[in-house]
Amino acid sequence: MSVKDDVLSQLEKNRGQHISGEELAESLNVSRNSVWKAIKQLEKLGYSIAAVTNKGYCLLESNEIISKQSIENYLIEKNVSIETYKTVSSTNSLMKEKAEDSAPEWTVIVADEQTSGRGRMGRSFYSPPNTGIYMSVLLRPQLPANQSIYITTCAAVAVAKAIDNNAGVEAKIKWVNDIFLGNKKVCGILTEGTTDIENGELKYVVLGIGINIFPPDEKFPEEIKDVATTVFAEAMHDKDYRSKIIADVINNLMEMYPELSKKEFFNEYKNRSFLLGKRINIIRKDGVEEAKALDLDESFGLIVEKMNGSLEHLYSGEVSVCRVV
Ligand code: BT5
Repeated sequence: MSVKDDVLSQLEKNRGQHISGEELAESLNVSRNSVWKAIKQLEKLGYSIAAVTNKGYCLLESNEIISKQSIENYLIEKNVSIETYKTVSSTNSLMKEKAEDSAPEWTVIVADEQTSGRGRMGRSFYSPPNTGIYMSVLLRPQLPANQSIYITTCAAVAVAKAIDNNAGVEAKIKWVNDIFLGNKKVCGILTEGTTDIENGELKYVVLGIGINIFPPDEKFPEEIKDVATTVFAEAMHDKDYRSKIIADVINNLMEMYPELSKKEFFNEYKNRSFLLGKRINIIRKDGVEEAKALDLDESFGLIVEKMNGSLEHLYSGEVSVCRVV
């Protein structure tokens, strides 16, 4: 790591508090002049750092730049390799290249903005700068490919808990990959991977998570303005919420991941269901069918009761809640 990165790490650890140039220089074993140069570099990158005679440097609480250092500050386990970017096309696309290039498990890519954020089935995910979280986690689970749904569902629980923990709300999970606040979508999850055809196990999984944290600087585009929402109703500058939520998602994932196939998160997933008990539309290639969402089976299949009274277990696909008129 460079002196700049080391200084940033120290400033992040002491966010909102002053730390003297002398102390920084001593702890990093560099000259005070190198510290001063590092501070200037960080300021150029957009960090707001207060410098007060006799007190030292202070990274202001209001800094919202997401960095490896700001995220690491809140991580419980440190064996995570974090890379942050200002703008990428898609964190999932970038991560797939790294996965093919033998990047290790728990490599995490985070971007401040995506120019081609992706959803499922060729849909796009609106990913404007400064206000959201766009992250991809590389996993190499020992799991049969037909259990890959456990990763998406586990991630949904990890995100919902992180949102609740930071915003004091009650995030719901809309089967299978969306997180809702109220009646609107606040997060989407896109799990992509490749299978080893020799043993039918997953070679790697790229877990992509997009969360709207604050309202976008420009309002949500027309086509999603009625369906999308944000964790916070307005920008909050008192804490580095985005870094904290990213770290909480990783912490929650790391807690559940080792026992993934035991599905210990099943009840939490079910208790947070946005759909159970509601009338829904099952959207199929050949049309829309109305049904009632009754329950989840133990493979996370959605059990629905159709209009003719018959039951069906859905394992993939699209459903929407019927409008109450
Ligand atoms: C998803 O797909 O919701 C998965 C989104 C995954 C995004 C992450 S960001 C990091 C990683 N890198 C990527 O390129 N992607 C992942 P789906 O269920 O297909 O939903 C897509 C639909 O959600 C769109 O057709 C819109 O209706 C709606 N939508 C688009 N952007 C949204 C946003 N920012 N907030 C809420 N809804 C949105």
